[in-house]
Amino acid sequence: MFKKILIANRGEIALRVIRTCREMGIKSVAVYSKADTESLHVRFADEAVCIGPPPSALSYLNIPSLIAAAEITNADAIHPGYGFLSENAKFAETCGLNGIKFIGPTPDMINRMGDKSVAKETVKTAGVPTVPGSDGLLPDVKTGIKLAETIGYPVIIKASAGGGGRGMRIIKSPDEFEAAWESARKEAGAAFGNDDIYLEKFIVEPRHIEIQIIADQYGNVGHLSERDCSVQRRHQKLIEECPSPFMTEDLRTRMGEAAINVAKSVDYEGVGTVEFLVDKDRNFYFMEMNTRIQVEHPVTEEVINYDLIREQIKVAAGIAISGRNYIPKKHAIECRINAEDPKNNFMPSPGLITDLHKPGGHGVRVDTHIYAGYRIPPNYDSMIAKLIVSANTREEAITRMERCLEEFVIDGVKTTIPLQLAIMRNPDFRAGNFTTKFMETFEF
Ligand code: MV4
Repeated sequence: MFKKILIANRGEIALRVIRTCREMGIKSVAVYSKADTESLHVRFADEAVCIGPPPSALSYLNIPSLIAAAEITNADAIHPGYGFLSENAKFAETCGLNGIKFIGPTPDMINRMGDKSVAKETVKTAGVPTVPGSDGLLPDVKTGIKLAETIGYPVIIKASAGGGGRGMRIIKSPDEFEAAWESARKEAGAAFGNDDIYLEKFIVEPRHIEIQIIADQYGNVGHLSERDCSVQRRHQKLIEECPSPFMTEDLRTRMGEAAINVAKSVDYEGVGTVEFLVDKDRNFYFMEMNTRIQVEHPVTEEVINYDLIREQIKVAAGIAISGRNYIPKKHAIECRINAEDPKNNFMPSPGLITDLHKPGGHGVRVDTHIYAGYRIPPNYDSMIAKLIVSANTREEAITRMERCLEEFVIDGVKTTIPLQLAIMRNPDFRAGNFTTKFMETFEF
């Protein structure tokens, strides 16, 4: 087992990893930027190293600084968390070249899933359902229009290097094609330095349901059921839950098997998430694979009673897993609390937290790095807390979430708590009647 893990991240996820390290008897090293000197992860870790000025590019994304911090502290592994360098093949490779275990998949696995068009062709070959569309990249507009004619409008074009909705255009008719193609290419080129595009049939009002998997170094792969992440705004998830209210036993069996086949198609190692689109008839299609621990992993942890970070560290250290699958016996919901003003176009609201009261009680978990007197820096993501509740049924979980959102006091900054409360009280949400379009028409 590792003796010391450096956490190449900040905020709640850094704390989350440090806590499991302590329970496993593994020393932890925090890294922090000049904006994060007062952050809790710095205080909770066994050691802490300043890695640069506030901008991420100069600190949390600075590979030489991170490797140097690992070298001087004698860390034998690096946990990347989510975001930042967590899906950066170059970083994973550099860790390896310096004799440091990157807690995650190999650079090759990251690369094979990082290019969306390549990933799609890879999983298609493994028999996983994919959305009808181009075989690989789309060479030009003319080919695109011809293909769209055969599969039928609406179609969607996506950046192969994309993800998170950037470089994506929905096309409703042939006369829109050329302009959409040009702007998608331009956006993708600017954002990713790669303007490769592929085409798919557009699935109208899908649900976003993802399967959590874990794979060891010996080919054992198991799934831990699903998370429904359909409640999103501009590709930012707001609420995640397990099980999905749309799930059936049969669908879970088939999606679980598909997710395992995705992992096996790249000889995957570590924890990962396979994202699917699910249409109204419960057809499901591979969308992409996330090769990292995700923000919403606690939802699965609470329902399955399974520490995903502990298991992630164990498989990275070469310990075998059983490869069994898990099915939910409870219900968990997560609300992401952001320091943003939901009444003012979600404008970021950094600043001093003057007062804080976290909800508690049975079935309540709050993953956060904030405290009364903490100043939220303006340099990073605006998520400041994750409120996770679990209960025996979905109804009880929603009631509990409502109670907790009412209890939660974060003074000094604007937060998304009032919006989350309104969603909990929405009849369509309560009925499980929502798709990825839910927030587009949500009145708040
Ligand atoms: C789609 C789609 C409909 N049909 N692909 C959005 C992010 C990127 N990962 C893929 N996305 C979508 N791909 C086809 N063929 C609809 C979306 C989509 C979406 C997906 C998941 C969650 C929220 C979404 C919001 C808008 C569009």
